[in-house]
This record gives sequence, structure tokens and C-alpha cells, in this order.
Amino acid sequence: AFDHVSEAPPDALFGLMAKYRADEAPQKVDLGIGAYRDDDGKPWVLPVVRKAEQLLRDDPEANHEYLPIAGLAKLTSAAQKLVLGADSPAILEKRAATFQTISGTGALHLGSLFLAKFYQTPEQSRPVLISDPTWANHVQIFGNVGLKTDTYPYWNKATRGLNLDGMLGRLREAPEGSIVLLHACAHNPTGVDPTKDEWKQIAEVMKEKKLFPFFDTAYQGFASGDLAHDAWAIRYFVEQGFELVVAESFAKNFGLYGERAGCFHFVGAPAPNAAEITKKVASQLAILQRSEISNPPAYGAKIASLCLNDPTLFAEWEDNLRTMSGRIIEMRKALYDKLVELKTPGDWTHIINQIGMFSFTGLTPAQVDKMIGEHHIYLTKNGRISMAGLNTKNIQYVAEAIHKVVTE
Ligand code: PLP
Ligand code: TYF
Repeated sequence: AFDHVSEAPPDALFGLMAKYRADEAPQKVDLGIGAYRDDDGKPWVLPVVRKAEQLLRDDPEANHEYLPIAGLAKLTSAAQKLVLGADSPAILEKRAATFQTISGTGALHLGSLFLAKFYQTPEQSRPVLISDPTWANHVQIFGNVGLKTDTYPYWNKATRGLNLDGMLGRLREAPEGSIVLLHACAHNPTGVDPTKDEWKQIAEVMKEKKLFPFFDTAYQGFASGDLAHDAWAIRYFVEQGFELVVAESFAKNFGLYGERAGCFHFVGAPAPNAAEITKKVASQLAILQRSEISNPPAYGAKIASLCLNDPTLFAEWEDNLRTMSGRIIEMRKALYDKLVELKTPGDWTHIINQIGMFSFTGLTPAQVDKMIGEHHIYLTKNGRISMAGLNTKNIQYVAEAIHKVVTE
């Protein structure tokens, strides 16, 4: 029955990780996967997460029961405040609904499923517009539920910054009602975010063209170290009266990658019947969630919930976030300084201007091949490096390798 099934290519990123693991060179460096590493290149369990884990272990009431369909209520309410702001009118007016999901990927999936069922027209006239480039998984997540995807320009190769004119131009000519996927902060893979003024221009065009914002926030607090700053764009769009959805991941900001903690948020537009609409939407989300996963995983949710709801743990979490974002920003500066010192041809200021987990270096596919093949430094084909893979021990080696592949 399955003779027609063709072999799909392996996932490029996971393939790169396997290649790195198999490499026996002692000097090898992993700049592929977007996961935080400490200065020894090791995964970092946040100290605040260790504390929360201990609290869970010591709790005689703790058990392994199912969570409700919408997830752990203490987590979803705290997550809502984290993203929208505690004093958000959307929360006060009861027009926000939140479901705990299987990390950010699951939130994107639940959101796309909901939109495919309740927002898409029979003619499929409302495509999902996704930045070019974007996180490798976006296109297939939306495609899987039958949503048509298209792209908007984002990256300006010449300036290694945002192509705002290209982006706005594409949004202006998009079919009315199109869904626009926006990275809330720390754009993956480019590390380039719109400024506040640029976000305002994006919002203006989207309002004019009645476009629907779908925010993906996988790096809140991880980008700048400031939770409110990293949520600014979402809060601005809410303030502007948009109806919107948000996919939120706790993988990076809590270092809970494998525990799959995240949330999906629906925010209704301000209107007299908004609370009623939101209640109905939540009832449909519950049906979708039940049929897809029954109920979300508990362990990571309990940990994140402890940290978000206890003021002392929350403050410690913010401190841990500053440790991670601070080290990454230091590595940006260090890599930039070394390339300047080596007089590597080209302008490398984009490395310090970009933000978050990644830097889009501008290295060509041929240069990337050399980085991997000759220097055992692993990065994705598009020239993206995970800044967290750099540390005080390997940065000189990496800078020299970049210098070599650029000048050879
Ligand atoms: N969205 C973006 C832009 C990401 O970079 C990631 C992770 O790298 C995710 C979503 C979701 O990841 P996860 O499902 O592990 O939360
Ligand atoms: O872009 C990256 O490096 C990450 C990798 O479940 C990733 O997106 C993200 C989610 C996930 C596994 C790997």
C-alpha cells in the first residue's frame, strides 16, 4: 500500500548535529543547534530551574496526574501576563484565552489548526506570509494543516539588516485578511529585529490591509535580558486593537528544551462582545487540543509555573536570563573584535548589531562547507551561527577559521 512513498531528506539541522557528534577532531565546535551553552560549551540547567525541581521533589502533594485539557491553570495565567503584560487590557477585559501546548512548535500547530478551521476561506484566499528566511520548521507546520504559505522579504543582503521596504511592499499587496507570521524578537535565523519605529510602520500597513498577526515568541527575555522589552511588539499590536494569536515557547528562556513547555494565546479585538467571542474560541481550542494531545505535558509546566508565580524565583529567573543574554552579547563583541584585529575583509558590525541566539554571518555555502570540512566548525548552510556555541576557549579558533575561509 505504500509503494508510492518516496524517501524524504533527513532534517538538515538534526543531520548537522549528528555529523558534529561523529566528528572526532578535538577542536570541533558546534555552532549549529539553537540551544544555550555555558562558557565550557555545556548545556546549562538554570539555577532557578534546579531550585524549582527541588521544590517539586520535596512536595508531598506532587503527583503525575493528567493536567486539564487547557494545561496547568497557574502556568497559563502567568504566561498570559508574561507575554501581554500584567495590566494588559486584553486580560482585564477577559478577551485573552491561553492553552498550554507542546512547546513553541505545539503552539504554532494548535494556532495553525485553529486558523485552518475557523479563519481560512473555502477558496484558501488567506495565505500565511512568512519571513524570508525563517525558522526551518514554519513552512511545514502551516502546510501540514493545509494552509497555503508564501513569503515576505526580510533580509537585506547588502546591509545585513532588515529589508523594511521589501517587507512593507509585500504586505501592501497581500490578499486582504492574509495571516502574517512575525517573530516577536530575536528573529531566527537572521538575528535582525525591526526597531520600534519599524514595528509601528508594519502595524500600520497590517491594519490598513486587515492582515492577521500570528506572533512567534521563542526568545522572550533571552534576547535583551529584559522581558518587557522583548515583548514590546506584541504588546504594541494589542494596544493598537489587533485581534491576534501568539505561540510562546519556554524552551530557550527556561532552558527546558526537552520538557516541551509552551503556550498558545488568542487575543480578541476590543469590542463589547469580545469576552464572549474569546470564550467560544476557547471552547473550540479545547476540542482541537483534546483530539490532538488530550492534555499537555506536566513536568516542564510545573517548573515554569513555580518560577513565574513566586516573586523570589521570578527575580532569580530574570537574573539567569541576564546571565545567558549577557554572555551571548559578550561573545558577539569578542567575535567582532577578533575579526577586526585579524583585519578580516568586510564589515562585521552586523555581528554586534544582531540580537538573540543567532547571527547571520553572510558566509556563503562554499565558505560554510570549508568551515565544516576543513575546520570542524559546524554551522547551517545559510551561514547562521548559534552565538551560544562560542566561548572564551574557542572564539580565537573560530575567528581565525572565518578569516581563512573569507580570505582563501
Ligand atoms: N519558533 C522559533 C522561531 C524558534 O527558533 C523555535 C526554536 O528554535 C521555536 C519556534 C520552537 O521551538 P520549541 O518547539 O522547541 O519550543
Ligand atoms: O533553529 C534551531 O536551531 C532550533 C532547533 O524541537 C530546534 O530551532 C528547535 C525546536 C526543536 C528542536 C530543535
